[in-house]
Amino acid sequence: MLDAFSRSVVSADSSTAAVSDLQKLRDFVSSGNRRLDAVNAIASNASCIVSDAIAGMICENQSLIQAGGNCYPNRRMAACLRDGEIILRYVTYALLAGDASVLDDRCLNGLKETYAALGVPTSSTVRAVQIMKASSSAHIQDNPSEARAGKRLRKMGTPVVEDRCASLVAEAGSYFDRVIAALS
Ligand SMILES: CCC1=C(C)/C(=C/C2=NC(=C\c3[nH]c(/C=C4\NC(=O)[C@H](C)[C@H]4CC)c(C)c3CCC(=O)O)/C(CCC(=O)O)=C2C)NC1=O
Repeated sequence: MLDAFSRSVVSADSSTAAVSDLQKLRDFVSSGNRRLDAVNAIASNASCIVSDAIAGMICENQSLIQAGGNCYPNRRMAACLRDGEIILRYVTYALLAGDASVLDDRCLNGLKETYAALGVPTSSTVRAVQIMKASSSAHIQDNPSEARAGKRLRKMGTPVVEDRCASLVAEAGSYFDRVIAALS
């Protein structure tokens, strides 16, 4: 598993060069508190993000919870919710490290094959991941939709910067896209 620092050492070493991309690491450090807030915004709302995404996926395709569907019976429903939590957890690890390797190596490696063997529909999983991506972005921006959240609306109250952490939203989005690409 690599992070932003070990990644730059490994890539320098692979060309027998001195570490050179120090400006990138300097930016990584100076925006570190924003990154921690972004990770916290996802982690503290994880159960809501996951249950909302799986519920949305099922609303759009109710055959999943009927006989023969892959979220039926409850044992499979529980496995699906658990998988949603696992995926979201590894996305937060990658966002914290500033590097996708932990997500690739420990979560995505072989997942498509496992799902194929178990008959888990990857298109539905992709839909759930898309919803988790959308709500995680809203939480990082601390701008969850009042229309969607209703009484459960929860804001982190972090200081809002002008760009609403656009680069961290994009980076987190790229990790969700990686999950989608690995399953597609
Ligand atoms: C560390 C990384 C890691 C991952 C990612 C992981 C996934 C994983 N998901 C599994 C099952 C499963 N995963 C699902 C998931 C779903 N079914 C649906 O219809 C939805 C589309 C979807 C939820 C979004 C289901 C239903 C099962 C049980 C399948 C079965 O036993 O028939 C299994 C088989 C073993 C088990 O049931 O526990 C694994 C290994 N395990 C790991 O250790």
